[in-house]
Parts: sequence; C-alpha cells; structure tokens
Amino acid sequence: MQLHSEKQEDENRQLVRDMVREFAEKNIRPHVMEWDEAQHFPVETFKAMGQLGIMGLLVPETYGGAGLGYQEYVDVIVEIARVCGGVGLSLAAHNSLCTGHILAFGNEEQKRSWLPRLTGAEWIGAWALTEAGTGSDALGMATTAVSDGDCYVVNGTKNWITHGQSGDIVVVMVRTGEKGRSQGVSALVVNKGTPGFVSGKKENKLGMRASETTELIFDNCRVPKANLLGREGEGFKQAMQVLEGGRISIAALALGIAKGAHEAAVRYAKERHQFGQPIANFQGISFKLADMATEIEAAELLTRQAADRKNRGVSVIKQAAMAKYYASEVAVKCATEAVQVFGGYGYTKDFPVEKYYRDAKLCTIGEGTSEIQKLVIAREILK
Ligand code: COS
Repeated sequence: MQLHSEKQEDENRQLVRDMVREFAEKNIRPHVMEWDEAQHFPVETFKAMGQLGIMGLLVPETYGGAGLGYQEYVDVIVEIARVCGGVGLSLAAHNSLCTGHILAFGNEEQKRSWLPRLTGAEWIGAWALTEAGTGSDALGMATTAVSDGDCYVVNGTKNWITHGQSGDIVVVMVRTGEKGRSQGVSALVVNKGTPGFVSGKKENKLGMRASETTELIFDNCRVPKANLLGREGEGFKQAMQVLEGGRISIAALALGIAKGAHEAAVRYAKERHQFGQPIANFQGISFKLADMATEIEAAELLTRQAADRKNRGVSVIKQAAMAKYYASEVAVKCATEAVQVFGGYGYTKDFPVEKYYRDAKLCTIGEGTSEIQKLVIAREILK
C-alpha cells in the first residue's frame, strides 16, 4: 500500500515538473535575454504562473493554493531557474516570504482575505526586512511603527525589496519597541496605495535583472492594527522562521541555475570542435563537467534533506543554512566553469552562460550571505 502511494507521489511530482518545464520553455526561455537587457519584470508571466497554480504552492487548497510540499516546491523552482534565475527568484520571494509569512503567522481572517489573491497571482507579494544600514545585522533596523489609536504610524525606508514597485501587498518588519532587541520588532501587512507608502529607487543590478528590486518608503503611513501578524514583538522571530523556508527556496534557485549552466556546458562541449575533435574529449574539459555534476548532486542532496525535514515539521535551521550556503557557492562555481568551457563565446550575450554567471552570484548574498549561513551553522553546532 505504501509502495503504491509512493509511486503515485513520484508520478504526481513528475507531472508537476513536466508541466512547469513546458511552461518555462514556452513562456520564459524565448524572452530571457530581452527581459534581462531591459531589466523588465514580466508581471503578465507571473499572472500566468498564478493560473498554472505555482504562486501558492505551499498554501492549502482552502486558501486557493496548490497544497503541495517542499519537494514539489524545490522541483518547481529548479525548473524555472534552469531557464531564468530572475523569474525563479521572484517566484521564490512571492511564495516563501510574503505568502509564506502570512500563511504561517496570519490569523484566520487575514489568511482568508489575503492568501487567495496571492495564490492566484491577482496580487504579487513583497517582503521587507532589509534597510540601507542593516543587511546582515537585521535586528538593527530603524523603521519605526508607533501606536496611534487603531493604527500604527510607520516611518522609514526598506531596501533591496523584491517586487517593491509591482507588489500589491508587502509584509514589513518594523520596530515597535527597543532598537536591537528581537522583542522590539513586529510584522505588519501594508497594501499598495496606502497613503504615505511609495516605492523608491529601482536598483540596476548585475544579474537577476528580470526580478524587480526597489526601495520602499514609509512617510507617516497609517497601517491598521488589524494588519499586525501575530502579536506585537514577535516579528523578528517570525522573520527568522520565514527565512528558514526561504533559504531552502534559494538553495533550489541556485540548484536550478547550476543545472542550467551545466546542461549548456555539456551540450557545447559535445558540439564544439578544436584540434579535430569535440572539446568534451579533452580531460581538461570533461573533468570540469564531472566536478560540476558531482557538486550539483551534493547540493541537491542537502536541499532535499532540508525540504524533507521541513515537510516533517522538524527543525531546519542548520540544514536550510547548509543547503543555501553550499548550493549557492556551487552555482557560482558551475556558472564560472560553464563560461570557461564556452571560452570567448561564453563571454558574449549570444550564449546563455554569461547570464547564469551573473545570476548565480546573487544566491550567495540574498536571504543571508554565505557568511551569515556559516554563522548560523556554527551557532547550531556549538550550542
Ligand atoms: N527561529 C526562531 N527564532 C530565532 C531564529 C530562528 N531561526 N534565529 C534567531 N532567533 C531568535 C533568537 O533566539 C533570539 O531570540 P531572543 O532575543 O529571545 O534571545 C533573537 O531571534 C535574536 O537572534 P540572535 O540573538 O541570534 O540575533 P543576532 O543579531 O545575533 O543574529 C542573525 C541574527 C545574524 C542570524 C540574523 O540577523 C540574520 O539571519 N541575518 C541575516 C538576515 C537576512 O538573511 N537578510 C536577508 C533578507 S533578504 S529577503
């Protein structure tokens, strides 16, 4: 009986993978360089991904989601990121951060009113923790929310926010208490169009250019207290827990980029002839491909382990950090080697590997740098 259900589960996962692969090949691949060059965030493609059912992957069906688990979530991000890291990053931010935060910590009324719009991509979600002066040191945030009647009055600026301009709803971490104390942070939901809330500068980035990144500016913005997620003072711990899931999604993103770069390099090594034979015949090239393949599998095992633990509801603090740290470093290495295999052609925009190279780097920075992941891992093993 169990074997039967495992087989069914494998078949279902394969169906989801095939569906997303077909979508990505048809709707994303042809536009990848155009979106990259123009730094265009393809909102319409996200609406179509909502129709496909991948904008609320982890959300139960009662709130309009697909009700799938972390393994399927990893599958989907890998398939998208193999084709475009930027679209993969936006998908991950929408699902894990904004939607995931509301799902994990919203009350029933909040979940019923916001989640169905996010899962169908009627709304695109954003999540705001970072500020200009506080990236790794997230607790040092300066954005404040002061109680005034049935509202909080929010003042401050958030930076590096995915979907800061196109997002319809943002979960924002604000200081409601003492600076530098985790109990001084709360999480509020703010809707686009709320007076006193605007998006600021759009970043001109090295990679992940199809994913929009902007500032968010709050100037005496009145946010109803009904939009507080959980209780006042719980926002920092909520954010840390949200990032645990988020880091699995960035591991998957890195894995997808690494796979895309590796596949391109393998294809090219078989086609490209030098000294009268395919360059894949030379160990200098084939050993690169072997190293890449081995490290990709190791990264996948770490990512799958974290996904499995997350599905089972056991702690993933260390495993998510390890998966994110390792997979993102592997993505950078694989993309670098892929450019090397392509040689001069790899350095041009006529071939896909220079984009993997640019996109991969973000994975070692976003949702906690490699150094922060090592800090989290070290704290876990030493405590
Ligand atoms: N789950 C629940 N609680 C957690 C937690 C987790 N995964 N990680 C930390 N906490 C709690 C701690 O237990 C502590 O609680 P108390 O104040 O009650 O003691 C509190 O949060 C503060 O944690 P800590 O003392 O470890 O804070 P530090 O400032 O020393 O370090 C790090 C926190 C560096 C781990 C955190 O700021 C971090 O992850 N920074 C990177 C931020 C990031 O990833 N930004 C990218 C966003 S891009 S979307």
